[in-house]
Amino acid sequence: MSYDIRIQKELINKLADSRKIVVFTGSGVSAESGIPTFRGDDGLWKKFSAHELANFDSFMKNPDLVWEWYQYRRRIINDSKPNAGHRALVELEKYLDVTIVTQNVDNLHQRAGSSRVYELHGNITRNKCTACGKRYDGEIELADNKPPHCECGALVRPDVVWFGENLPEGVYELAEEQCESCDVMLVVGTSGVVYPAALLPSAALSSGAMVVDINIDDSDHQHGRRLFIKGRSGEVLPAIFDEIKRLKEY
Ligand code: BJW
Ligand code: ZN
Repeated sequence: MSYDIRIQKELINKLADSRKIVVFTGSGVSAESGIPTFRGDDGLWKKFSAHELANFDSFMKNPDLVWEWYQYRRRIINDSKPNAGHRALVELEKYLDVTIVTQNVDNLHQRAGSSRVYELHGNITRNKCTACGKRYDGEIELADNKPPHCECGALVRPDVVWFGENLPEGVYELAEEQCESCDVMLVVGTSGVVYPAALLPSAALSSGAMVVDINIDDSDHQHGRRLFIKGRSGEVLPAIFDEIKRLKEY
């Protein structure tokens, strides 16, 4: 394992002894599956406008455009597969009590086989009615590229959380409880700029957990019980899994 030896030892021993770990993920964990992140030079918000596409008022003004964008992203996600990072988190469940708290809407943790996943920002594979809330899961084929309507007559929308919207009822509170009761939290592939999700690492830290950021970009979060490993999640997470496996099976 080529990562910083101090972090490696401190983290691996702590993980191996932990009762409960939380893995908090962002779009970076799916980047190696070919799914674009949001921010940064190659991010979605460089090419597309968050203002036009990711809030309710814009959707109601131009549902055709927003549906077209979501159908485009769904095609990318449907054609992708969980990567080595997603798979390592599934394997880790053999040895540790793992809860995933994800900001991702791509369903890849579930497709990989993770058993406990809290979705903070919804799931792009589902849709719901803007008026009565009726769920429409699975793929929807658009007739003449026109946005679908519910049986109640209102527009159907992707079941994701846009800016200014509350998170799905109760899910943040459940995620926060998990973060406040874990021994180690891995914060993987997120810029940590979107609230309230961005508060979760501090909640874990204040409750005494060790918090470890894993990111390809440098971080200034490196003090006390907060550590940083620079690298791709598809490489760092399998490396962590290998070390835990070695220790547990020794
Ligand atoms: C790798 C890697 C590899 C790459 N390995 N690493 C001012 C202050 C505070 C808050 C606010 C504020 N003004 C407004 C707000 C609230 C707002 C907010 O936080 N805005 C900030 C942007 C300022 N939040 C909200 O509106 C939330 N709701 C809310 O607050 O409700 C209360 C309320 C109600 C009514 C009125 C007002 C408030 C809702 C937020 C919803 C976010 N939705 C999105 C879209 C989801 C649907 C969709 O997908 O279409 O969620 S936005 C987008 O950002 C998406 C993501 O989940 C989220 C986080 O992004 P993420 O995952 O971190 O991606 P990136 O691209 O930012 O980062 C990727 C990282 O990966 C980078 O660090 C890379 O380096 C790294 N990486 N490859 C490891 N291989
Ligand atoms: Zn309806």
